[in-house]
Amino acid sequence: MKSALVTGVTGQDGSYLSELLLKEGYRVTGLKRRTSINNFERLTKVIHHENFTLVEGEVSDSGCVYDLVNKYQPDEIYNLAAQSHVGTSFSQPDYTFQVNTLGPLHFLEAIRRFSSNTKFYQASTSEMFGKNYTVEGESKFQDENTPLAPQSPYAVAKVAAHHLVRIYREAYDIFGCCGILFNHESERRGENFVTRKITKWLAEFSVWLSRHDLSHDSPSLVFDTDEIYIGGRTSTAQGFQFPKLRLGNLDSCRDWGHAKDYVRGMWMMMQHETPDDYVIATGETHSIREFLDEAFSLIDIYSWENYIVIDPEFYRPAEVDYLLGCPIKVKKALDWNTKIDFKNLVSSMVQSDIDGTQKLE
Ligand code: NDP
Ligand code: GDR
Repeated sequence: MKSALVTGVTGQDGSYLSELLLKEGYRVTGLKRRTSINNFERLTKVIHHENFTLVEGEVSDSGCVYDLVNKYQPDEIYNLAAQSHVGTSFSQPDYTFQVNTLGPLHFLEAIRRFSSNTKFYQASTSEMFGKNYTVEGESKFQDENTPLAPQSPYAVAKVAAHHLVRIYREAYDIFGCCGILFNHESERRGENFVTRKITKWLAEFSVWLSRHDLSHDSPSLVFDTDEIYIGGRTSTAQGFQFPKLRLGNLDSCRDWGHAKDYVRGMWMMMQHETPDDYVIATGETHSIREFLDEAFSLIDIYSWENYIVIDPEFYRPAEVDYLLGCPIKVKKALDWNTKIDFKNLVSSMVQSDIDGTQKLE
């Protein structure tokens, strides 16, 4: 039986990857950091599985990582743990580096010292490209050859880790792969990423409307929380008004796929004969505005502008404007493909949030 250690197991990707590995017959050890209260919401499908074990650990603590790798000597390590919010990395750059750069370095060193046959997967990111893209004829895209030009502390920390994996691969012959994954979302996406923030708001608004038996397309039903606050009211839904959705920059474009498809890509990379780095993306890009068009249309609202407030708080000091990944290498080498397209991604997220909100009512 193959064994795998998955860091960041309580996160979106960690939970889907654990399900996949258990299905593939692995014994899975999931690493979670200490929290004052358990956060196993995403692990309901695996937590009671006989081949799944949770261990507590902190990736920025070298001694902790060395002990874990030495003790378990897993066949494969998937390092998904990270401070994964780009916006937060501007206010917590030091912490972001400790987790996102020192974390992977500790695993590489541990493998070199104690477990040289362990394969290593590092969660690299399209954020590493920053404002850069490759131009070919009419098309603008990023692939494995596009130069990296990170635009945030998060991205710089990930670039450092990306190069460390390459260096350990070349210098010490460690089987290390980096998946350069473009944005991937799901019903389990963290609630402060833009897609889930939108679908969660939509679900709560939609359920609130049906509870009050109100029509769906009436902008007078929503209020700007700031104005109401000045008026002495709270920012929660009350009476016959609901707080508007507050967002930042709507013009950036992202290549959004479904996390289930992307964790399959991670695993496929690790089964290949030789370690390598691959872009994982859909090859399609959409602006935040297009995501709003698609999501709001699912609850029969076609002029979403009336329901949102542009709030400078959600703008970033530096932005990545355009991401469109070219996944040709991974398609050719690993026969990887997506199964869930943009429309299905948005509708499954909206539906799942509506179901979740109704259960809470
Ligand atoms: P999440 O934010 O959902 O999950 C991150 C996980 O890391 C959580 O389990 C979190 O624990 C854990 N973690 C954070 N800090 C530490 C720490 N110091 N020690 C141990 N564990 C820690 O991210 P995703 O699942 O979306 O992403 C997985 C990885 O892929 C990340 O590295 C991310 O940067 C990268 N990535 C993600 C993309 C995406 O679009 N989703 C695209 C490209 C790369 P807790 O639950 O306690 O917070
Ligand atoms: P991103 O995802 O930064 O691409 O990083 P996020 O969903 O946070 O932002 C996408 C774009 O939406 C704009 N935006 C907002 N973003 C957030 N979070 N909240 C808002 O209110 C809002 N309004 C507009 C952002 O400015 C940005 O342009 C994700 C993470 O999963 C990373 O870990 C991963 O590496 C990359 O995707 C690929």
